[in-house]
This record gives sequence, C-alpha cells and structure tokens, in this order.
Amino acid sequence: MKRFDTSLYFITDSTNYEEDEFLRRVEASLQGGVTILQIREKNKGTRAYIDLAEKVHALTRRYGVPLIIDDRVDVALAVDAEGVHLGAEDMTVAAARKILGEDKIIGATAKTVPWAMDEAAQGADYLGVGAIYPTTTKVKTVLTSTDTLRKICGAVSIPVNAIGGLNRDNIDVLAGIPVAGICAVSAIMKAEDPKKAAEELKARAEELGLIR
Ligand code: TZP
Ligand code: MG
Repeated sequence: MKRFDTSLYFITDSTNYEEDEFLRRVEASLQGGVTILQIREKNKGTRAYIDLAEKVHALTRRYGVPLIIDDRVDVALAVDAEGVHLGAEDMTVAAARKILGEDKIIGATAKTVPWAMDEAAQGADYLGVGAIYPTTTKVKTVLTSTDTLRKICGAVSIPVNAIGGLNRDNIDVLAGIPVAGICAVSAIMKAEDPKKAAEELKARAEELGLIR
C-alpha cells in the first residue's frame, strides 16, 4: 500500500556542499521531522545521481521517510526509491505509471488549473504548485499566484503542496488555502541548523493550521 505524508516536503540540493556535509544536512533534516524527501540534482551525470541517491536512500530508510527522485524514472528504479517527481519537460505521468506501476509515488508539477487536472487524470499521486515566491533555486521559474493555488486545491482530490521561496516567515500567505503541505529547498538546505529549520518550519505551518 502506498502511504505518504507531504506535510513537510524537503527537496535537497547538493550544489556547494562536499558530500559529507550534504549528507550530514540531509540527516539533520530527517531528525527535524521532514515527512517526505526529494533528491533534486540538475548537474549530475546518471552514475553520480544514482550514487548520491543510494546514499540518501540509506538515510531516508533509517527514518522511515519516502525518497522521491526528481526528473528521472530510471534513477528511481535503480535505487528502488519510493517515487519520482515529474515536471513539464520530463516523462509524462501516464508513461511513468506504466513503467513504475501502482505502488510507486508519482508527483507532478502544475502551475494552472487545467494542467493540475490533467496530471491528476493521468494518475499523479500529488502535485507541487509554484513558485509562490521568487526563488533562486530553480532557474526561469514562473510564479503561481495564491489564487491559482487555491483553485487547484479545489479542482483536484490529490494532495497539493505549495513550493517556491517558502520559509517560516512567509508561509502565512498560505493561511486558509487547503494545501497538504509545504515544499522547501533553501529554507532547510541552507539553514545554519537544518534540523532546527525543519522543526521551525513545521511548527509554523502547524500554528497557521496548514498542516497537522
Ligand atoms: N519548483 C518551483 S520553485 C522550486 C521548484 C523546484 C524551487 C524551490 O526552492 P526554494 O529554495 O525553496 O525556493
Ligand atoms: Mg523535472
């Protein structure tokens, strides 16, 4: 049975970190309570992506947290990750579902209501919607308004997460929108103390009634 909780969704980025420090930060985030973790590597070759994903998977397994691989269905299969996240330039959700079967988690990016409905119809398990705020993590990203985010939440029955520039000081903009969770890269990855950052982001999201 595929069960997952997107309430505190951490996306990693190894850029600018030695591997040991990167893995130390990933483990700290897990200690801080992230509920699902995506490895996102845009500049690695296939072997290096698989190698790092295996190391991250050893950690996520220890904490009982599902590992999602960004972009690459083949890497997800190679490391027996729990799922994959697909955007507009990746394999379609329908194609990935044929390869991965029903037990793997398939997430998709969506920025408009019709796009969200299409991904859900193809069998996506959750959506990531944004960027809500400008971000330096993703190049050339278009913003999605909180109004569109709210409409997407009403249009699909799968969990919808907000993403993009989110941190504990600005997620109040999501109050009252029925998101399933918060996605963050920098707020946790680049924090002085990633464990504390994860704990504080979760506490703030709970305080605002965004997650439980
Ligand atoms: N998709 C939309 S915004 C984004 C992705 C992957 C990056 C979010 O990173 P950060 O550092 O939390 O702004
Ligand atoms: Mg992608």
